[in-house]
Amino acid sequence: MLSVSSFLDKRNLDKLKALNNQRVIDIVDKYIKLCKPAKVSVITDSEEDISYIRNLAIRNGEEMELKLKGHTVHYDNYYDQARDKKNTRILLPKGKKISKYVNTIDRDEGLGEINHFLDGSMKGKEMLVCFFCLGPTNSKFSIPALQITDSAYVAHTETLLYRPGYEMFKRLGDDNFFYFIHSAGELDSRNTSKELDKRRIYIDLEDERVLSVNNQYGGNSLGLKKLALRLAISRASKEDWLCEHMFIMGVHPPGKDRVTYFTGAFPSMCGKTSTAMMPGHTVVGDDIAYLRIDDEGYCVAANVEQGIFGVIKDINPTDDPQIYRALTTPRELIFSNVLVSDKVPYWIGMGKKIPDRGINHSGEWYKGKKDKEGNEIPPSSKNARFTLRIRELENADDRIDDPNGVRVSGIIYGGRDSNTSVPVSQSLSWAHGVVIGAALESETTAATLGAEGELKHNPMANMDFLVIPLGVYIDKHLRFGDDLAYPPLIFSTNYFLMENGKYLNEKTDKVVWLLWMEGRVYGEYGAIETPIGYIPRYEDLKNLFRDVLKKDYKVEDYIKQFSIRTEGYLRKIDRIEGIYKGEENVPSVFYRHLEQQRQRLLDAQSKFKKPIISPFDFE
Ligand code: SPV
Ligand code: MN
Repeated sequence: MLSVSSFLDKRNLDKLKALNNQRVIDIVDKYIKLCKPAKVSVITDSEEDISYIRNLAIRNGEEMELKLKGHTVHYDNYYDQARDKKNTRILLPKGKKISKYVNTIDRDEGLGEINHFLDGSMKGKEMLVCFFCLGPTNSKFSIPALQITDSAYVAHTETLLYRPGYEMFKRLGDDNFFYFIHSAGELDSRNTSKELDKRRIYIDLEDERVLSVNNQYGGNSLGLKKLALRLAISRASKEDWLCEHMFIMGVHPPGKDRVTYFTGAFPSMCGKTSTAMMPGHTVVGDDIAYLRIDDEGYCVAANVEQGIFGVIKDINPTDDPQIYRALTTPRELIFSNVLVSDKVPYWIGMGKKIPDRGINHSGEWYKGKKDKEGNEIPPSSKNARFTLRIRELENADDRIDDPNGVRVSGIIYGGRDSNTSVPVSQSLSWAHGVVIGAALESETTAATLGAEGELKHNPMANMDFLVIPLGVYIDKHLRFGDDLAYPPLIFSTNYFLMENGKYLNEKTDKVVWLLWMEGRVYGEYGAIETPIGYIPRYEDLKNLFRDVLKKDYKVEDYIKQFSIRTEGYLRKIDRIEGIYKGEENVPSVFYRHLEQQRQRLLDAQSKFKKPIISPFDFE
């Protein structure tokens, strides 16, 4: 019988033994036997081992070198370009229930199925055994993570996105880690996963592990990203912290010598990256945050990652100057699913002429090429991405690796709706803010499949990753606030309000909303109390528009943007109530706040005798 000691050469075996962790050895042993790789390499934190992975990805054809030094491109199968929600499931032990919003499969059945697909999945390939840390190393946020994969691209990407963890594992010697088994499965001639009908991503909360097979796209394959997010939500719910799909940024108000940290949860296409990357401010993380309470009762947040796996579409020198510069200068950087011609990458919306031919996620590409379904293939995938370390960006915050995290003064929930929500508002309390986050919705756009203008409910932008009942999740947020001596202020934004088919705001206006929120933390701006929360006063915004954007902010614009459209808000309450009524154990505080908001809106309607109420009426 094959055992780790007979299979690994002495050098690799010594690396494993040095960890002094029997559970690691048992896991490696088990999956060698199941996946049957031709070779196994144990990767430590050394530069030698990390560059081994980088070179392997190029040697095995999962990445190709581009013109600029350090740049490579990787392709995922044309039909493996996004998270596979259908085949991502939580393994559910018998007799357990979660929520109708969570995709589950019986644990025994799921394990049987995925073990069958993993059996022999690494034949002829090299298994990489890698160690990382979720969160900054050696901090209360740290969660050690073991990643076993046969994809050098996956391993390489994780060396950019996560902190090295081998040395930390050595010191810990405990069993507290998450682990991830991934196999890209059989590959086609382009080195992309071939058997997509057998693609499965199964999450085992009991053993804090995820098994993933027959895929390469990051959202499906990278153990430490969205797969670990689910495990961490489960672990956090049993402890006293939160795991959120949030960016962390430092806001630097001009002329004021301070930095104020905000986190923000936005469903996709609601302005998350453009907020986190706003020029003049700094970024700690763009995707996932752990939130804890420090000894003095403040909320502290740490980025789970040290890199960015960002959407590249529409990154151009005007809208995203910092990222564009990083993407066009030499550094370690992986492009995925972009168009390449003469070793130069191109993508939709880059603000530059794109060649009519090249190689992209569909293989050899030419303008007008159609896929099997008859759809025209764009030059680059809509979900094409770039992967780099945050510290490569000029707007990287200098506390990205702070083991204590950063103190959070404000939390932003950013939705997208064209006809109701004001551009920015502040909740009346922590609990009211939680209700706003729990009621987060985004409107479908032309960029997503299905009808336009439909509202999709996405609590805290974390819906896709929930592994606990919605009611429990909301309750955790409410309790977290109760335990804070200094709860962050909670805001909501909507950058997409329209009138007669035209946006009521310019893209650049969001810096004003951000600075208003930041100033509110210090009580520097007043606010008007309305049924939906506090909104800015005209004078404060006028001054901010003048000072920051050199713009004359007209009172008519303020009235249009900040009028309270009571009917739309009332309909939203009905929709949200409908959703939560179908869930169990939703805290009564949640319904009380919704009901109070409804009553405030109805009272305002009868007081002012109109459905749309000017902000000046509330002053
Ligand atoms: C998201 O979809 O929220 C992402 C990309 O950040 S993925 O890694 O696919 O989840
Ligand atoms: Mn994300």
